[in-house]
Amino acid sequence: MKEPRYLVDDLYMADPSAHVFNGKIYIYPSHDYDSGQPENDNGDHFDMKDYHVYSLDNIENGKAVDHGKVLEVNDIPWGGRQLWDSDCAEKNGKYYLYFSLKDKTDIFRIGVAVSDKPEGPFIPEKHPIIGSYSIDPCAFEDNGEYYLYFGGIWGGQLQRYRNNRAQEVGVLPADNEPALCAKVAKLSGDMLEFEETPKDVIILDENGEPLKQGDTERRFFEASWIHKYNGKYYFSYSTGDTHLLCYAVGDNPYGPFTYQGVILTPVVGWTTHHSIVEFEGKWYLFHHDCVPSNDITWLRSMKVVELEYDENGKIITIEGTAK
Ligand code: FUB
Repeated sequence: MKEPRYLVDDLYMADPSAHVFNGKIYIYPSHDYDSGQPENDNGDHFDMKDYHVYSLDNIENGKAVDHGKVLEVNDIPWGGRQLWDSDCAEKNGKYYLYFSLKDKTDIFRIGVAVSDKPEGPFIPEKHPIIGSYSIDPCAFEDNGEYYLYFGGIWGGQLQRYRNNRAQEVGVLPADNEPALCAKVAKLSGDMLEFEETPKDVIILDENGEPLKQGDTERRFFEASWIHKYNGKYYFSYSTGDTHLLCYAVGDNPYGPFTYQGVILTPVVGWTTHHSIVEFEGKWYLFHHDCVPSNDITWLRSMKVVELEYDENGKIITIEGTAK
């Protein structure tokens, strides 16, 4: 499948996190709708209040099957507003949905909700993951251990933290200082807490130096994802205000990762966000854009396209829909 295709046409769905469970693709997206909140740099216009789960038997054609509403903000005991990006992991026949949500004090935390089935419904835990902050969880299993990646600047509030502690005021590093990093922490055996203090996901440039905050076409902004290809760990992410999906490669889940290039050039819409999954011997990039809503930034539609590597394991750049 060389041409991207949209997966749903009756609802707006963004930030698609795709996994293969029981031989099928399951997709965990954010559910966009028009809440009437004004658009600002804080992302208040992304005021989502529930999640749906989708599945696909056949990735090449046909629409994704909607399994309906699986979790609502009103059912989350600690919840305030804005259900942003989520992801799901399976362990011992249980499914753990990790999600971004502001608490009642308007601070983003990462929550967990549990189900016996990949399609939910999911029952939320009574409190967010202790020590969690910011947005965009990505769950990754490697050799029987589970890791959670997370973080996002601007509306995602990562600039409020240094060394995992909240600061009085959220400030980004200066342009010539090392960029703020995504975070990664191993999950506890029960999948409900961090087993360790979150660590920086460091991205190095071609000289082995950490990317700088002013390197806006390469530095991390939000939307962590990780996958393994030919024994290497590919950490991918969005550069946010420069609208690129990029990737960096490392030798283990913690990194450091060395910057490699662009996966997807800008799409119609401000945000870009993705997941990468192998299914029946091919690799796919799930992502979103705002073409169907005529460029309304908070009404995004999820799509899929085949992703290819060259003989050196470099991802071949895909052209986004922005002109
Ligand atoms: O969907 C809300 C936010 O927009 C996500 O959490 C970010 O990654 C961006 O896609």
